[in-house]
Amino acid sequence: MIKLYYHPLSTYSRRVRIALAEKQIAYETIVVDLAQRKHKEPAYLALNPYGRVPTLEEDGLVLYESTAILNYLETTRAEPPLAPADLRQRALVDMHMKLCDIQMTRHTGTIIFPKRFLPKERWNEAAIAAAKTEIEGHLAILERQLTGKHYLVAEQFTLADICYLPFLEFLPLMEIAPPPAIAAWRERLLARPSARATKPDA
Ligand SMILES: N[C@@H](CCC(=O)N[C@@H](CS)C(=O)NCC(=O)O)C(=O)O
Repeated sequence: MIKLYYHPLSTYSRRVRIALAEKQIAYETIVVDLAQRKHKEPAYLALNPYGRVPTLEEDGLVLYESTAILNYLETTRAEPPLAPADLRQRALVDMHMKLCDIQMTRHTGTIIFPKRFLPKERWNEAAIAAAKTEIEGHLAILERQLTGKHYLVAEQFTLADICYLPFLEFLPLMEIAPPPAIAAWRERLLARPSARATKPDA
């Protein structure tokens, strides 16, 4: 059975939990206590030398990086599909997954980590403002691509949407007002049972 090392407040782990829920895959969970820095202890570093969650383990395979895990789940458990069969459409899913990490999640972390876990006096307001500008610029591009569409690729809920979902949750915390197509997309994604079941408490 799949083992997932994760933390309930972890955005990247939530991507994997959403995919597992969508595909109705049974799995065992191991909570890695990030507050206690268990992810930097030798036992966990032996599994994932980068000391981050999520990590997936199955039959001797140890896999980290949420996008690699999502692709593994899609390749090994095709039903229900979270990627289009058409190879050109599938390439677009990969493109959006990559862009999500480059253009969105990196900057999101700069804002939501301090806001969720640090006292206000430790926030780097200049870095937060710069990150917010980057995210707003990216969302303006996505807004054009999403206008008139329900999902990023092929009018189908895919791994690309899953990559964005946990980060879209925090637009209000980031004080980012989404343009209309993004707002509707965000609502659509957050309403899914897999999203509701994995919503973090903080
Ligand atoms: N690129 C990684 C990012 C994973 C990541 O940064 N996870 C956070 C929790 S959401 C973490 O483990 N942070 C602890 C650290 O970096 O020390 C992925 O996609 O899985």
